[in-house]
Amino acid sequence: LQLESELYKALKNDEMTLFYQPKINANTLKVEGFEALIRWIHPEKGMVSPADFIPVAEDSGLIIPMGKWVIKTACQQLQAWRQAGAEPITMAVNLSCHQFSDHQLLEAVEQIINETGVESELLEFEITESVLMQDAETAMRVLNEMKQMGMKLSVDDFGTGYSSMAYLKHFPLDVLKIDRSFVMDIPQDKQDITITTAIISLAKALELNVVAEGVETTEQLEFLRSCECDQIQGFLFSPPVPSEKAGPMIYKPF
Ligand code: G
Ligand code: G
Ligand code: NA
Ligand code: MN
Repeated sequence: LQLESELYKALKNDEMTLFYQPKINANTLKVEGFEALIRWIHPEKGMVSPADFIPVAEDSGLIIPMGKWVIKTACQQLQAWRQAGAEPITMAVNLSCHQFSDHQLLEAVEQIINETGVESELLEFEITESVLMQDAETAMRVLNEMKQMGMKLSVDDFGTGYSSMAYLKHFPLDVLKIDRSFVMDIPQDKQDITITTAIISLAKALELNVVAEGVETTEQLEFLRSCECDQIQGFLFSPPVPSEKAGPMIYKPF
């Protein structure tokens, strides 16, 4: 309960910030987009991990206003980069189950797009398999509307959730993100090699883009390139960083 009221104050007092992690084209090594990740800079405790406060925000419902702040801030940042002359790059925002089932989500997103002037085609939402599985009818309706508004949809942590292959066929998705648990032990682990190769072929066959998360070594990069993975995200290139460090990455390939 204490964390909950501190969180509420934090949001009001501007203690939240966004970090940005680049998504890099596996071949050209150019930045093609960023994922926005929330950070809480606590006045005494310093940086608090979202892994510690997102669950509290979820339980208290604070995830709704916090989530809107994330979408808005990410769109403002993307628009600032675009207006400074950056070529089209995508901006991805994570959406939790609770946010996804909020009836006002689409309205809020529409308002943010209008206010910031961001190109909706450059805005991407990352959802986990559990979001898709919670209520298929609602998921289908919301995803279709997002699609109509022009946004891109990614399945985050692909392969780790409670899921069905059927949803890949039915839902209007754009991207699969291979969970970093499958990438971590490449190239030593033969099973992870098999799973990662299979996810990439599946994505290609379904005409989805495929991103590998958690890439930390050049061996992993080389392997992913050899299986024609589209984009790479991970500490090999950059951890999530503040906007001042992220912006310059747009202009110089790794
Ligand atoms: O950035 P980091 O690895 O510390 O993130 C930990 C977890 O918090 C990840 O699962 C990430 O998806 C989640 N997370 C980070 N930022 C956001 C956000 O803005 N909204 C939601 N819903 N989850 C986030
Ligand atoms: O759940 P989600 O995929 O949104 O989590 C993203 C988080 O994963 C990021 O916030 C970041 O802190 C973490 N992450 C990103 N790249 C790497 C990586 O290469 N290695 C590890 N260990 N964590 C990473
Ligand atoms: Na994510
Ligand atoms: Mn992920």
